[in-house]
Amino acid sequence: MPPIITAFERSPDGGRGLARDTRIRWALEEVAQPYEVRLVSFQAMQQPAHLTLHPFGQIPTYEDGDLALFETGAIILHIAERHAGLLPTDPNARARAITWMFAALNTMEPPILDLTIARIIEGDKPWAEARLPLVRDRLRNRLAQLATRLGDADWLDGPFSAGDLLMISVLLRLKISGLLNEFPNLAAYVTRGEARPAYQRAFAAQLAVNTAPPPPA
Ligand code: GTB
Repeated sequence: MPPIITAFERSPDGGRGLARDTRIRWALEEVAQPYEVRLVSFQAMQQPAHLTLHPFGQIPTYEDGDLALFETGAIILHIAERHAGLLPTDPNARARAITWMFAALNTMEPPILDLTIARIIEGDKPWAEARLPLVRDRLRNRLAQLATRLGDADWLDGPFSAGDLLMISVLLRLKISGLLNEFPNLAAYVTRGEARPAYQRAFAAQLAVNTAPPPPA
């Protein structure tokens, strides 16, 4: 039995690939592992059956036999540790790649999510206009640091790794903001990630779900 992941029955992004199941699909495609997808509605995500899998009522989850995982970082680390292709074998290089996984999720993703919150979720609040430039500048500083480290390398530390997969997944959310284009090497890095056949397959699979006609009532 292949592992089963969960994804939105209909992603709010309409299939732009920003929901986090795309990261898991991408990782599984990189290591050439088949998988199945169970689609869940927002209502089902709050029901006991799903909450047993994911205590916060979110997607994605990952089930393989009697193992059930949540949190994209943990799921991708699990996949990368069990299948060749996403982590180097040299112990130090492997530890550095894992460090980039954490950097993507703990250092880069929070200010990126702050921007989404400031622009969309709190966009109509009286303080939103004053706060937005601060949020943008904090994020700009982080992007500048990342751009400096990447320099003209293709990937963050040697060959493509799970660290790049997560970093690119996190940066993809910035595409519509225009901020990424202020850092041409980061924009090119994201484009390189999107061009990978494994990413293309993952993207197409989630798009197919989100553009399929709704099932008959
Ligand atoms: N830390 C967890 C992880 O990394 O797995 C975060 C999981 C998470 O935020 N899941 C989101 C979710 O289930 C979906 S991906 N949200 C529903 C809820 O909390 O009730 C986040 C997401 C959702 C939608 C878009 N979009 O439409 O653009 C982008 C990203």
